[in-house]
Amino acid sequence: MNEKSVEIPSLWSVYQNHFPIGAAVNDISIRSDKELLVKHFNSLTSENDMKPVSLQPVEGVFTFEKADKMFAFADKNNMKVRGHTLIWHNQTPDWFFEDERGAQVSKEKLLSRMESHISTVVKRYKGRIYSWDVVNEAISDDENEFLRKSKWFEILGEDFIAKAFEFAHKADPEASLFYNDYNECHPEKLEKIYRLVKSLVDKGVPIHGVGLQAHWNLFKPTIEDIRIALERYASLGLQIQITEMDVSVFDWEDRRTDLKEPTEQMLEMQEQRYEEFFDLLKEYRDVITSVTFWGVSDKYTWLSDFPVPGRKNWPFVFDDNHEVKNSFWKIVNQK
Ligand code: HAH
Repeated sequence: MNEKSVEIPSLWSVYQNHFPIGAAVNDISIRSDKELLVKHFNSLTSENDMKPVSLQPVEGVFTFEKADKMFAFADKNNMKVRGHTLIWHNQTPDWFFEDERGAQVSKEKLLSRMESHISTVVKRYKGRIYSWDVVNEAISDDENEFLRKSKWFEILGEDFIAKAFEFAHKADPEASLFYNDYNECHPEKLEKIYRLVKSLVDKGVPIHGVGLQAHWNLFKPTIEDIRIALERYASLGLQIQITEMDVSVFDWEDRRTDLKEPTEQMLEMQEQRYEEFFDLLKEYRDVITSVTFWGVSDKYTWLSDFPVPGRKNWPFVFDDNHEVKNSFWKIVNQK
């Protein structure tokens, strides 16, 4: 270890009186980013390996190898694990929704497949997962629509959400159960998420928190938008977790593909954003029970393929070479 790295504080230790600091990982990054993970993070989430398509690609055939490896790594290094995700419209195999002839499955059959998937997965990791994203992204982005027209919704109706929470709670009564979504600070989407979660709470459904994905960028959302969202979600009396944080250097509408490196200006703005985000999150530490980045270092991020395929992005506080960026110093400098 060189002299400089000795002085670098551990991110999770700096935040230990606030909330755990997590990272999304995959079977490559738990090896390539091992040192950063062990030093700076005390919570892990599988980026893809616990999604339905990874865990049950064929009906009744469960593939737990990669997830198990992540648990072994987490256990060895005293890290907590967040589970992502049980019920989603993406990365879920078609067999869930089809009968043996390829026609749409009946309501009863889909419900029993849902229960079997949730109960098998949740029981396997019972007691080892502190929070589960039970339902991911069920709200529509269309302003004239409340719930997304997913297969789950089409076949089971609105009740699919409550059912998923009930099955998960039955399988692990100790785990805290979350509804997770993106554009969570966008005023219209925020109201829809609030309405959905409130209706679940009012019906007595076992839901314990709202997951804010926090795929933010240099321009949006504003700190004020985030504050309004935190206040609104906190008023539900549930936990809040930041589940998939990254800070894209591109605005959503910006589809430029010519950059080989982030500009100085981008990095400076990103530093300031990170500082403001974490100052705000610290203010809400009574309700925020976890903050997870959707990756580890700029070397790999899903944003280097989304929304523009193949366009590199630099959204984290560790750079391409696994070194700390100035953004890191902004979030560890306690005031
Ligand atoms: C998230 N969606 C997902 O929850 C996560 O599982 C995935 O690895 C990456 C991002 C964010 C999202 C989306 O699915 C569609 C449009 C915008 C953002």
